[in-house]
This record gives sequence, structure tokens and C-alpha cells, in this order.
Amino acid sequence: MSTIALDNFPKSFLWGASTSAYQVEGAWNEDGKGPSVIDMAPIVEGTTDFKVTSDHYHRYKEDIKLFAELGLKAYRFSIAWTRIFPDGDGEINMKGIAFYNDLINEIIANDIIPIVTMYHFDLPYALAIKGGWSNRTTVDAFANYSKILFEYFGDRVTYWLTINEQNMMILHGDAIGTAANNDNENPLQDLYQQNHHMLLAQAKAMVLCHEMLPTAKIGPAPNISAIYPASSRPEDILAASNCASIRNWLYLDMAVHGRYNNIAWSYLKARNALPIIAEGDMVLMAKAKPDFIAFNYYNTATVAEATSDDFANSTGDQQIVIGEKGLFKGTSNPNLVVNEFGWEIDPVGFRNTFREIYERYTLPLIVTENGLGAFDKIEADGSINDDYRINYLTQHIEQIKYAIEDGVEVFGYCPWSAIDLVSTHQGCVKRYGFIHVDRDEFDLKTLKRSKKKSFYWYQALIKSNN
Ligand code: BGP
Repeated sequence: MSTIALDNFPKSFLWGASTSAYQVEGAWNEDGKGPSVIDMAPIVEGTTDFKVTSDHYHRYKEDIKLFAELGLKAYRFSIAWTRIFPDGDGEINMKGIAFYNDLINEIIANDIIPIVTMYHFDLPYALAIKGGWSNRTTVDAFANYSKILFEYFGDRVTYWLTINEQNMMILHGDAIGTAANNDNENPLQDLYQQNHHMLLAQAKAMVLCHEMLPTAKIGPAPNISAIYPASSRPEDILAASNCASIRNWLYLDMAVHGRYNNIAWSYLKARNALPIIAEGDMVLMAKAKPDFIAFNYYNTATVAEATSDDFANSTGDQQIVIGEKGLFKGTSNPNLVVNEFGWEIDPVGFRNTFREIYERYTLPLIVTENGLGAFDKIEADGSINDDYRINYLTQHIEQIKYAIEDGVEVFGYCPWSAIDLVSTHQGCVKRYGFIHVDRDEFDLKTLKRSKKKSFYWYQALIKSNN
């Protein structure tokens, strides 16, 4: 099995793994939980729904035990907003509080540090039908939700992530059921109004967190990837810069510095799509300071100049670049191989991404997603030999090592995913976990857990850093 000498990783490094509520918990309407946009969105044809997923809601004790055996130092999971507030705001559902209290206690009892994502794509449906993020009252609903999370769980949770992949919700929202309100005369303006409201909600949560929990740490969790120009043509380099600003820096410039990225701003201005900024918004944005940056990384993007109408390159998948006329268009990178789902694999791009983020913001970094979706095969003896996953993770961890050598402060790595779960786009036979869950797309089977070869590999790797 591939091994890496972890000599330059800090002993306190948070070797972790990730999940999100709607993809792993199931129990979509149990114990007072309200529906989210995910529960109400049409299911991609040929794939399963999100009703049972991996049934973690009922099996979390068994799962956490396996995570402890895996040796995880940290477990990154999300809280379903609709378990705490079935309608997004208003009355608290105490059964939801009880579930996450039990879950957090179980994680801590197993010597694992909880890392909590407050919102991972699953906006309460009750808020969505009132306009969702287009409606400014959602900002206050989120701030109130975050306050309740800090109040009930802040005594035990130190690491908080505000919003998972806000940039992907804005750029690929239709794939996640959170697209712009298309009744609006100017959908792009509406989309970036939603974005402004989410940035504001995040700022409020960061300020509240620091006020209520002085020792807690909080940060954003976008999907960030280095953007390459398709060639050394100056026009392609400009295109890469445009794409990086609109895809990456818009989100982190605001989270860290409390200001709009100038290139993203001029893009919106040229399209008459500037968000309406209320009095006090920018003061609040500037006041909110993250303690770290969390980011999800699966691959890089390569773009070229886009002057004609052939700028779009979209499958609705959040890892594919959607072009912008006049600014950039997505192209494939001939230097990279792709996985079974067409996603490019770029371990060196991981190091590039670390360096770019750290050089821009100089904040400690944690990776909250990185991994390989694949069709795993169960052998006759029940084993799953996912060497492809081990190779992918090994190559990426090697690049973390180089990034640390480059002087980047990296304090944790939480690959996707701790256990098999339902993919956002491609059902449950696209698997990412260290732990296999016995189910098929439409047949729930036994839901029994079993350890893949990557489980033993990751366990040994974590141990070697002790
Ligand atoms: C990220 C999401 C995760 C997860 C992952 C893999 O963007 O934050 O929730 O779904 O992508 O994507 P998929 O499940 O579509 O393979």
C-alpha cells in the first residue's frame, strides 16, 4: 500500500473525514424535521432520493465507533437547519437539538473533534417559498439559527463552518435546487442579490460566534480551485484571471477583507446585476473576521478567452466550468486524466490552490472535502479493493506535504467522505467513503457497514502521524 512520510505534518494535524446531513442522515421527515429544498427538488432521473440515504440518523453510534476505529481526529458534518427550525425560523424543534446533542457527545466521547457546517445546501423549504435568499429576511433567519447553534452546542464545538460551497450554489444553483428566482426580470441581479444576502448571513454568524464564544473558531467553506489559462496567450491569461475572481476570490475577499472583488464587481456592473447594498451592510462585512479558511477541492479548471457564443461548457455539475461570454470559457486540460465521472484529477493543482489561497489571505487552511467518486466493486469474499481511491488520496496528501514545505499553514484534511452516502448529483452507486454501505440505488438492502481497503490505509496513515 502506498505510504507517505508525514515528517513535516504537525502532530496536532486534524486528520478527518466529511459528510453532510442530507446526504448521510436519512430520516428526512422524522422527529419534527421540516422539508428542505433538497427534499422537495426533483430527483435526477435514474438516481435515488435523499429520504433514507445511509440512515446515519439511526445508526450514528455504530458509525462514530467506526470513525474512532479509523483513527479520525476530526469529523466534519453538517447540521440540518430544518431539524432545528422546521420552518427555517420561528419555533425550535427540541428533538432536533436533542439529536445533535447526542451526536456531538458521541463524537467527543470517542476522542474525535467535531467540525460543524451550519448550512450545506439544504435551505429550509418554508424559507424557499418565501423567496429564499432573494428575500432579505432569510439573512435574519440564518443569524437566528446560528445563534441557537452557538447557544446549544458552543460549549462543545470549537470549529464552525458557515456555508458549504456558497460559490457553487451561486454558479451551479440549479443543480442543487437553489437557483435564482427566474421570475425576476434580471435573473443575474437576483442571483447576486442572493449571494450578497448569503455573504451578509455569513458575516452575522461570524460576528455572533466571536461575541458568544470567544474561544471558538469560524470560517467560510467555499470550493476553491486554481484556474489555469488554456495557453500562454495573454487573452487566455486574462480569461483565467476573470474566472478566478468570479469563481473564487469574490467569496474569499468578502469573507476575509469585507470587500467586493473589483473584477467580479465590474463583471456585475457591466451586466446591470449589482446587488442592492443596504446601509450598514459593508460595515458588518468588514467587522466579520474568519479565524481560518476551509475549502473543498476536487480539481482545477482550465479556461480560455470567450469572444463568441460558444462560451458555455456546462453539464450542471458543480465541478464543470460554466463560461461567461466575453470573459472566459471552460476547456479541458490535455495534461490531466479524468475519473469515471469525467472530473479531471490534478494533485499538483491542489498544491497550487493552497499556495494561492495562503498567499492572498495568510490564514490557516483546512481542507473540508477532497476525494474520488467511483463505482466500487464488492469481491466474492466481501472485500472492496479501492486502490484507485487510495492512489487519489495519496497523491493529494503528498501535495499537502509540499504545501506545508512551501510555508502554507495547513491544520487539517477531511476527505469526502467518511462513509458512503448519496452523491449530490449521481445517486448512491457513485461512492466516496472509507466505509461501504450495503445498499443500491433503489434497493435499501441491509445498509450494513463494512470497511474498504482505503479504511485500513487511512487508519495506518493517521497512526503514522502520532
Ligand atoms: C461537493 C459537495 C458535497 C458532495 C461533493 C461531491 O461539491 O459539497 O456535498 O456532493 O461535492 O459531489 P457529488 O456528490 O455530486 O459527486
